[in-house]
Amino acid sequence: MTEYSLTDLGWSAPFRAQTTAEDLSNVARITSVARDRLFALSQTGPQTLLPAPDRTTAAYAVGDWVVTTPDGTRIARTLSRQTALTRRAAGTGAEAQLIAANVDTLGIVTSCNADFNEARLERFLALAASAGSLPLVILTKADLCDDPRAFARRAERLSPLVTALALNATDPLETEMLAPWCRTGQTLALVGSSGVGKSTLTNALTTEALATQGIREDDAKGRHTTTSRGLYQTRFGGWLIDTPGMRALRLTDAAEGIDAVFDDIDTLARSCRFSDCRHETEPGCAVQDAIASGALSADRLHRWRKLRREDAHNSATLHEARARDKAFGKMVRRVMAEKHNRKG
Ligand SMILES: Nc1nc2c(ncn2[C@@H]2O[C@H](COP(=O)(O)OP(=O)(O)OP(=O)(O)O)[C@@H](O)[C@H]2O)c(=O)[nH]1
Ligand SMILES: [Mg+2]
Repeated sequence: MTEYSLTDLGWSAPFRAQTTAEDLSNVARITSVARDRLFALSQTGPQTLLPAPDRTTAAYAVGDWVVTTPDGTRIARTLSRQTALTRRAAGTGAEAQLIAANVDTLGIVTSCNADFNEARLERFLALAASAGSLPLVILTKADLCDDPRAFARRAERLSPLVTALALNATDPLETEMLAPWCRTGQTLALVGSSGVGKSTLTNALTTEALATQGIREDDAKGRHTTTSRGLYQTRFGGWLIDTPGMRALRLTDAAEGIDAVFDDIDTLARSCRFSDCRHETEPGCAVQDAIASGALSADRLHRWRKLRREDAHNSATLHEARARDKAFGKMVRRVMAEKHNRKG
């Protein structure tokens, strides 16, 4: 059985500060989340864990640090996360869904083909910024494209925070370009559409042999080969999270992240004549002036507006749902207390 030290697993000072000396022998890191149980790695090797009694497995994310019960069967508590990637769950529910936790770098994977899309990249960049992870844009299929650098330049133009790398994910030597983000103590999560090469990269950077599958010829779309998230150790000592393809990313509670990605518009807006300028037809609008001079594209302004609107709507729905849950919980407790009092 492989043994890991906590350092091997990516342990750091902020987690140490949340644990006692006794806790240390019961610390584990979540490697995957199933419907009714969790898989983790501890200093003694792999573990299968049950959620804490008052929780479901949905409360945990790949990458989480937990303290288990001394018998190593159940989670006692989750250490507070350094970063948390969340999105609005698919379907009609308002709840935020955890994608991964304690991710240092969000590897936003897209290909040098029809998958490349500025609006989608901006969403992922906002996700990284609101989670507290650094974004790294990984452009795969550089070997199938005449000018991969042009794609990298387009990605880097989206935000000063962006580093973009173009590579051939099927060439293990080229994937070593990612080593700086995969060293001991680092956790890199890969997100992006199906078929862009996330599992191909994972296989190249780790000793895993995950399934990968060709994309459809006509529109470069993948087939959703990966179906669950997993944390794997890289050849460089750090950890890598592979995720299932995610085409539509619905942001929630990401206003700060969006502002960070669209910092150029935010900065311009501060020079508008009116502090409540909507950047439409107002006189003295620095944003419209920038569009007129070609410094800002009208498309980018449009994408910023769309993201802000969507985030505001999703966040309001989320907060409403939480308030409803809270009110319901209060009502249940009151009824239970009344019942109890009647009995007593
Ligand atoms: N030529 C070339 N093919 C690539 C590259 N990256 C990935 N592929 C191929 O693209 C296909 C899809 O790759 P996967 O790694 O399965 O994609 P994925 O992102 O994990 O897809 P999902 O699991 O469905 O989300 C496979 O056939 C890979 O061999 C690349 O850089 N160059
Ligand atoms: Mg995959």
